[in-house]
Amino acid sequence: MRQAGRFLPEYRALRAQHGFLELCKTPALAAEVTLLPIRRFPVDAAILFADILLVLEPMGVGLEFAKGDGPVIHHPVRTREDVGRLTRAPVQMTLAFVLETIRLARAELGARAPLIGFAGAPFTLASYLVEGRGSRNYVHTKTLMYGDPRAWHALMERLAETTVDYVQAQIAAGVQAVQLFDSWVGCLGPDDYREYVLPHMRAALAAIATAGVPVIHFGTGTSALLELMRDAGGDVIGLDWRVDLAEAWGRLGPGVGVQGNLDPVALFAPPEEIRRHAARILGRAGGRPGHIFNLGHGVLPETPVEHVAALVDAVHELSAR
Ligand code: 1CP
Repeated sequence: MRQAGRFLPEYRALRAQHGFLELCKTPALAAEVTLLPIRRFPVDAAILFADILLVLEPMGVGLEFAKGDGPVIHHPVRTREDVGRLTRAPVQMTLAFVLETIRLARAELGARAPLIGFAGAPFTLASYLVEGRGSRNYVHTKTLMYGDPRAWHALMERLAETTVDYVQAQIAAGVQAVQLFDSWVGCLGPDDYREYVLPHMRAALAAIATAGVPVIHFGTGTSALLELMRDAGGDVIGLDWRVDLAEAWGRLGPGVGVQGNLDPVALFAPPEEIRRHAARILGRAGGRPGHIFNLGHGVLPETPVEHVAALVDAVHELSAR
């Protein structure tokens, strides 16, 4: 997750010359950024350089990555009429630049490492569409959800369809696994997840499963939702650092894999302490097949690069034993 992010000096150098959307929309540059972490660290997979919000721009809502402000949607979707106004066009056309990035990155990667594609899950995409930006309490999102459930479900259906088309197009272009980011779904309690999110995730994940590539279903703050997320689908469930990996895997059962779950802020600790954290997580996984070591969320921009290198080495060393 966010391997390139803003923590690599090579990435920051590119960003000094190009806007974020410009980087995403220029396949040669986006493929280059995808490969940056692979060139620096002996990691086992590359993640496509793109953003979950790119699918929203062709819907006509005015997406901008404002300086220092994070993403902004200039025309948020708050009513039934707003949902009806979302424009529709084939992702093969509107997101052709992502598909070309995938082809370029795959050609460069060869047999060195597989490429992971990704998309936003409907709830997390809806939260940006409705709020217009990142949020703390999701007041507008939940107001629409509770106040006009039909409009909410229409919006979620539309986002689920787009997500499926987009992920299938990424797979056709060459990604070898996909991750669905439901980063902010942890703001919901289990009853609301069951009613307002689960049916859409189940439909989307079932459609994606037919393509036959592994699917990682990721969220944060989801310790109360893990069984429901597993029921929605995915081969692997993403865990953040707020849960004990062994306990969470026990709840999920042996039928699914897990990904996680180092606290991204643990990378600010001295290397010996990072190693101890990694050892503890690997101990909880206990060598069972189906564990993908990862952070519980993205690499933070201020993370010391040498600490990431120390983590990658520690994980390889400790899991080879
Ligand atoms: O290596 C990589 O960088 C991977 C590519 C990647 C991925 C997987 C980026 C690049 N973004 C994402 C996913 C993404 N984007 C998610 C889901 C993952 C997560 O939970 O972190 C979300 C929620 C976003 C939305 C987003 N994009 C935000 C806002 C987060 C929030 O708090 O609301 C921001 C700041 C971005 C911009 C962005 N995306 C990616 C990068 C490198 C950046 C920084 C842009 C810059 O250089 O200024």
